[in-house]
Amino acid sequence: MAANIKEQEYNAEQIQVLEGLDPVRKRPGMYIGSTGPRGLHHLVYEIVDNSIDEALAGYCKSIAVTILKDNAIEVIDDGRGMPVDIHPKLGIPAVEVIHTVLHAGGKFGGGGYKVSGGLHGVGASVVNALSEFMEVEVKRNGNIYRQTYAKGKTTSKLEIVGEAKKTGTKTTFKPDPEIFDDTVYDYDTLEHRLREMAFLNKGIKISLKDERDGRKKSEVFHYEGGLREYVAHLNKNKEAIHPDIIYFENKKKEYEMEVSMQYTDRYNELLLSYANNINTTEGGTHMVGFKIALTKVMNDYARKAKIIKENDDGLTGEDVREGLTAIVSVKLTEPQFEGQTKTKLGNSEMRGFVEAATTDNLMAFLEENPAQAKIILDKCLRASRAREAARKARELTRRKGVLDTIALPGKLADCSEKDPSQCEIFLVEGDSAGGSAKMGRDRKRQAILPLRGKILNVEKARLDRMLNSDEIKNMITAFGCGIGENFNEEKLRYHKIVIMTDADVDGAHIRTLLLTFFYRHMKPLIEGGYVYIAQPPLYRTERGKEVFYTYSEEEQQKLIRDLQAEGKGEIKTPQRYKGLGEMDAEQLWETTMDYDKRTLIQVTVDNDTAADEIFTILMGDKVPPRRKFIEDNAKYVKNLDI
Ligand code: 0R9
Repeated sequence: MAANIKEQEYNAEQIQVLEGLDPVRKRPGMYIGSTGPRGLHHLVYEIVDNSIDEALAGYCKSIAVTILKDNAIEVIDDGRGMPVDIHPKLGIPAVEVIHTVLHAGGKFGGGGYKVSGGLHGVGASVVNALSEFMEVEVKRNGNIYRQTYAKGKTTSKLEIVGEAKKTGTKTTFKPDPEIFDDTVYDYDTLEHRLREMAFLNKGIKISLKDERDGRKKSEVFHYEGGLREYVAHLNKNKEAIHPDIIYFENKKKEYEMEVSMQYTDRYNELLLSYANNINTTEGGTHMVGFKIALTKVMNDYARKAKIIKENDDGLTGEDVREGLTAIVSVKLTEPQFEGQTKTKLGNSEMRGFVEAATTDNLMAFLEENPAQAKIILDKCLRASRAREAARKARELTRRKGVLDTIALPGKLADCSEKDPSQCEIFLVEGDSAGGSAKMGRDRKRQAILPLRGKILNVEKARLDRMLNSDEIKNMITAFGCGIGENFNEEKLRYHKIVIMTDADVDGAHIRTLLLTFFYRHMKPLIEGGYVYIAQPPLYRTERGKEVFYTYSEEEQQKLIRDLQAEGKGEIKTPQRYKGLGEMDAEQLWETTMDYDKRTLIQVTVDNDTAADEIFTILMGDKVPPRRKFIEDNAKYVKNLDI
């Protein structure tokens, strides 16, 4: 059954009773992933998903989400309203069953249907279990019904509280502070997900409003163009190389697919994949089908159009994806999610389905648009030639021993320990700080690689040029794990890669360059949690024989206040470090490298789209978006010595 075919009328019998809600409060992580910010926001998605399902069934046009003053959330939809008829076996209204019984939902008992649904897909009952207050108002049968709940239980009976001309559902809930570490909602996180939902489900109007003091804000996400508009949005800071965004869709009884794509002048690919509106970051059968078709169609077309010779080596997958922004979205009734984070689609039927639809439609696009086809194929060919040049460069350097793991870079001071899980490598800005770090380190477990000056901006360079850069070559060799498609996590020689740069603008720039390089070419390093940022101190303050280090302006001011309040001994004028080079070996060890005293910030990527956007803006060549980003974010940047 396809996503927008109207389903048979729901009735209360379809809900199958499973269990009460105590298990949810006992082990919330099992149901919503975590009790941190992710879990907190997940509650909103669970409720919105119900409205999205109603929209996909063809009955709801708009969904309004509001962050209320006290960080409670209100969601209103204009669907048919949740069913209120009495459940034949339980003798209570369906809406009450939905909120108080785990796993109750249209999906159970057959007939009903749910395409959307967060990763955990357990819905309103879980939100009730984890809220200190929840209220539902249903407009249906000409009445307004209301019921309240708290911590998984009902706190009032379903009552008729008024008359209604229209239909719809309004849900309000306030997450329970006994469950969540922090109950403050982040507007940007909700905005990102709701916008994504609106792109993925064309035509649905989703609004977001923030009513908290001092943050009044509201937006409406409504895209008749769906995925086409999504690609345009993702490419807004890039240069598209052909005018039309390619779009196609295909529907079968049990499932449907949509693809939207456009090439840019970039060297990296941005492929997003979704199954039932869930971002399948680990890919899966739908992505395999798409990639196979893309490579095959580009090669077939190139041969037919005599762009490449009949018996030439063809274009590789990497060649045909260079600079590509593409979104693949499938919807199906029985999705199987696999993989470590349950974000890999496993349904085998999706591979052939997506492959066949992509082959037919993409070939048709190229044949009907020969001018655009030529631009695209030229780009793929250039990518292919550059990759060939890079391969030759690599072979040459390999023969010379430069990329061999045996021939480690001369500048590297390696550690003696051989077990990678025990080893750390510090990437240190400048030779002088590198020298101090070499002297001050724990030789057994800490390796030092000094980096001279700025490394190459990989956002603007292809692989072949990158491999000509000494700093990049040194890193690749030292890490030992290869790069790009040849990346092999098992060969990584250090399980902590620590970026140690000065606390000034240049330091921040070098840090960003390094992160760009890792994100674009060694992404598993970041995904695996191997990359860290060191926190060198900003000030050193002495009082008699005592030494204090502080890491931010606020901390320093507090220290001075505290020391003055104590009134013991004379405080010397604090030393403000301009760079790592000003610290001697012992100071660098004590403040930044000592396992017991240091603070390392682990680098993580929450969200691929946002990360791509940030790197494109910061490292790409369009200046106005970069200026805007810096202006918008300047207030978050601390310790910058401008
Ligand atoms: C504000 C948040 N909205 C919702 O949570 C919401 C759930 C929901 C719904 C139905 C309609 N609108 C909804 N909004 C619905 C109605 C009918 C059939 N299926 C779904 C019908 O009128 O026949 N339902 C959500 C779950 C279920 N309904 C149920 F099927 F599990 F009961």
